[in-house]
Amino acid sequence: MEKIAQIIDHFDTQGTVAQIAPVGNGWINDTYRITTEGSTPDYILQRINHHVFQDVELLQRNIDRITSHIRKKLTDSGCTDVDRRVLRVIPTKTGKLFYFDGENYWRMMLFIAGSVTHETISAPLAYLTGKAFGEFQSMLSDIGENTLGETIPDFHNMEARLETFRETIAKNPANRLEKAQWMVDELLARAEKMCTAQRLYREGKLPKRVTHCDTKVNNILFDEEDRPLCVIDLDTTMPGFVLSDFGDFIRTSANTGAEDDPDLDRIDVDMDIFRSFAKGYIESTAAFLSPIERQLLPYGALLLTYMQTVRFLTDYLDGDHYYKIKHPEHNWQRSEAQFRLLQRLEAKEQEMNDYIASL
Ligand code: ADP
Ligand code: GN1
Ligand code: MG
Repeated sequence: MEKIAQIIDHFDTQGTVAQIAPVGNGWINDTYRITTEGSTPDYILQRINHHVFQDVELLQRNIDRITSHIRKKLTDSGCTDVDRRVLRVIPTKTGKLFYFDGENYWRMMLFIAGSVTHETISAPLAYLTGKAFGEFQSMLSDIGENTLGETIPDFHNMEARLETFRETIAKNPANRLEKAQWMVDELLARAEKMCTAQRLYREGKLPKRVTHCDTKVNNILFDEEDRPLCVIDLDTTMPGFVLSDFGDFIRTSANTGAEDDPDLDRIDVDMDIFRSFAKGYIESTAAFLSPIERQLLPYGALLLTYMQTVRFLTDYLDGDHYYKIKHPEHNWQRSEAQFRLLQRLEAKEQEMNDYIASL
């Protein structure tokens, strides 16, 4: 913690540090809450995973542009608690958007006072979350085409993910292919259908907009009465398909089991969560969502679950270099759990399509 105290010193903060505590359970960055004495604000300090986000300049410039764009909209609309409704980046004492200590990259944000996050979902919360992520996309829909860069190139590009998957299968660097072969076959059999979005984009039928690309419920801060305050975790907010955001929420929140559940029988799709999220999302995106984007939302749930299975399995076959693991077979366990979810979603695809059509 002494090291953290030294890092904090490089940022343009107010007050005296009282406490430093780790928060969250993300698999990519490390997050600390910095509490200060008395009435000065608290802060969030994050160590950026620069193996994942290799261009930290671009990453922080994106976040600055996203938050400035949203802040201006909120201010223009007469919002009175702007600093609770959008993240505020705290620059370093030399005015930079991050600090490099020679080994790690760090960034600081204002801690949003009186906020809570939820790790588990309910139908009312799913409705509000759908509205919040839809509003977030909506507020960024006019940010301008070349304003944001890709913080992770081809992040949600299924064709690119499959290319890496095939290369890893061919190399089999960790010698784990034999065990995983059955799942590899299952996934490759679905490859063509899962590249539909990329194909439609190439044909000019599906647009790219600004998408969050990590739409978990714990990436929204709520107030004490559970009203959504602010969308956080903006690292992957970049140009993409709206179905990515819809799909990733269903993948993470409508699952009745855990993302890495060792008991596959716990995994199924909670249709109440699906319906509530879809309702909120469609309400807040009505102004810009095209018929094809709307129609592809359930497909987005399948696609993002498929993509996550491919990503976990690729990391497993590669020898666990990307995701933090808790035990040697963790990525395999995650792959199995995601594949089971994919099968459950496939069984409910028609039901999901019918619901979207009914709205
Ligand atoms: P990760 O990439 O690890 O998911 P996040 O940016 O989502 O990192 O932060 C992890 C957790 O820290 C969040 O789920 C939330 O509980 C808390 N958090 C992050 N930023 C803020 C903030 N500005 N104010 C209050 N809490 C925050
Ligand atoms: C990572 O760190 P976290 O949990 O917010 C990942 C997501 C995956 C997710 C799987 C930059 O997100 O894409 O869907 O793990 N983020 C990155 O749980 O790869
Ligand atoms: Mg997060």
